[in-house]
Amino acid sequence: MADVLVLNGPNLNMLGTRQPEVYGHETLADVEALCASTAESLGLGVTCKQSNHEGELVTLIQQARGSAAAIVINPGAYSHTSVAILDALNIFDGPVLEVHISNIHAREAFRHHSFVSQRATGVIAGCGVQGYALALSRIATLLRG
Ligand code: CA2
Repeated sequence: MADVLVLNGPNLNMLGTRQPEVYGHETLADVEALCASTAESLGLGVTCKQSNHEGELVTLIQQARGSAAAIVINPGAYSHTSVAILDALNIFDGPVLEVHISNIHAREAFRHHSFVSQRATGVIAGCGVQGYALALSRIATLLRG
């Protein structure tokens, strides 16, 4: 069974505690449960990780080369700043789906550009936490060939 790494970046451990008008009411635990149930229904395995640290995210992406067939990543604010995360994703061979809970294009100008999008196979923004399920569905399609 193909395994998918679902990686959440900085501050996403705070989901459900503040700014529900932007990020909804679901917690990170809810997101991870959604990913687990969606992956199971698609015949995929899933491993969920979250880190507030850029270097740790880079290490997790590097380690995924040996264990994951695809990556779903919400890089949080590092989307807009991190060449290091882009470089790590560039040495990963499988599909990369970038997810943003909010519609970054309808927000401040500094959120409109994502370094990760240059590498992403697809980008989902503004679909709330359902974006993670949509990303897994797309990965199942891509892995089926
Ligand atoms: O819309 C997204 O998913 C973002 O990746 C979320 C990031 C933001 O910097 C990106 O521009 C767009 C921020 C995540 C912070 O999440 C919080 C959730 C609840 C309370 C505080 C922060």
